[in-house]
Amino acid sequence: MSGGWRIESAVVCLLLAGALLGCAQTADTGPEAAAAPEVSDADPLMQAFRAEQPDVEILLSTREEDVTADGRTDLVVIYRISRDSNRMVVVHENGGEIAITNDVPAPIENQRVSFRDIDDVPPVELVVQGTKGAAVGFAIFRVTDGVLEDLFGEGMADCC
Ligand SMILES: [Ca+2]
Repeated sequence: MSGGWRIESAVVCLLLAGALLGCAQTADTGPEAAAAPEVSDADPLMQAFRAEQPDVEILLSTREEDVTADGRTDLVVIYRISRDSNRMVVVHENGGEIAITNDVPAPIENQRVSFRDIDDVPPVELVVQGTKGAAVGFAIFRVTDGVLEDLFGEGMADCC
C-alpha cells in the first residue's frame, strides 16, 4: 500500500516527540485522551458493547473522534478479559446498524488512546499507548471496512 513510508516517518516523529516530552503529552493533540470523561452507559454504542460484553471491566472508553470517516463519532473501548490480558474494540455505526470491530490486544496498564491523521487520508488513525511494569509500548490502528487493523507497533508484545 502507498503511504507506508509516511506512517514510518510519522512513527519516528511520535517516538521523538515522546522522548522529548517524556511521554507526558503528545504534540498538539490537546488534552490527553485518557483524561476524557468515560462514555455513559446510556450511549447507544456503549449499550451495544455491553450487550456483547456484559461482564468485562472497562478500563478506558472514549467517543470523541470519527475513526470510520462517516461523519459520526465512534466508541473506543479498552477492557479487561483476565488479570493480565486486555483488549480493545471500536464500536461504530455501519449502514444504520451498530457494529463492533474485531478485538485487538491492548496494554495492561496506563492505557492511553489518542487520534492522529497520520497519512493525510481519512479516517484518522488510533494511537494506543501503555505499559506493563517497566515495558512501554504503542501501536497505531486504523478501521478499514469495519476491521481494526494494526498498522505499526513498538513494544506491544511486552506491554499487552
Ligand atoms: Ca464513524
